[in-house]
Amino acid sequence: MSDVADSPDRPGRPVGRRVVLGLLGLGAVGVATGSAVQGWFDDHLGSAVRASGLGSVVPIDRWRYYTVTGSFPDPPRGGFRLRVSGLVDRPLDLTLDALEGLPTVELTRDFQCVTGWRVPDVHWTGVRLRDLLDRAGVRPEGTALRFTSFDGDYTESLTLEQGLRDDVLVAHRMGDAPISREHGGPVRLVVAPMYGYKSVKWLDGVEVTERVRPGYWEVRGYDVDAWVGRSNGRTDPAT
Ligand SMILES: Nc1nc2c(c(=O)[nH]1)N[C@H]1C(S)=C(S)[C@@H](COP(=O)(O)O)O[C@H]1N2
Ligand SMILES: [Mo]
Repeated sequence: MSDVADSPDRPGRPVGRRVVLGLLGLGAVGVATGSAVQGWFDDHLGSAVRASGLGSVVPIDRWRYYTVTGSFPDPPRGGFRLRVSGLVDRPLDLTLDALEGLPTVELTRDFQCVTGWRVPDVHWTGVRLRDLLDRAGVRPEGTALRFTSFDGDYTESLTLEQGLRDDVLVAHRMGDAPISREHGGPVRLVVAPMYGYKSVKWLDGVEVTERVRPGYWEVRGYDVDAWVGRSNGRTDPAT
């Protein structure tokens, strides 16, 4: 068990009160020792704990480092590039310097994973996705966006309308530092109104497409529209 989780949670069995209380013992060990047990505990039971009101004794308000590949990728050989492609008039191929040279915006929002942990008031600096799309010139047939990561596996999607919102950033700073490698640097997507799985780490591509192509977790059962509070993150009604 470690803080590097390969799955945000598993849909399925509801967690009974006895299980929650039983595991609270383990959670308490984790609190006392700072051990990885705590990470496992609240990754798996964060939402149950929050719902049960036990959140006050089990810290669930801290970051995890997620990566579906099991490791943190190195930037691609030849250097980092962000590409904006697909149904656009002027594809972009941006170095980090070029991206950082564009007008920046700042945004402070809670960051929430669908498994129940949440980090309050995270401060991001970056470029509005809308500005990049404006520069590239979205063609009339383009109605959706597909995002890729240089980890080689992770993908995400938004409708074009969602991607044009003010609170969707291509971020290069978090807090007052460049985004760390663990948190998806040099550049990550931040979709502030949606669950964390929308916020692609190690972002390297934005493609304008004709329709939404469900992303990594979405083909594994998570909601394509991941609004915090309006979606449970999953299509399975039992969870
Ligand atoms: N490339 C990539 N991006 C990703 C993930 C991932 O595994 N790989 N996990 C997602 C999930 S489920 C969450 S909650 C957030 C976690 O961000 P963090 O690892 O910076 O805490 O990243 C999202 N973006
Ligand atoms: Mo997540």
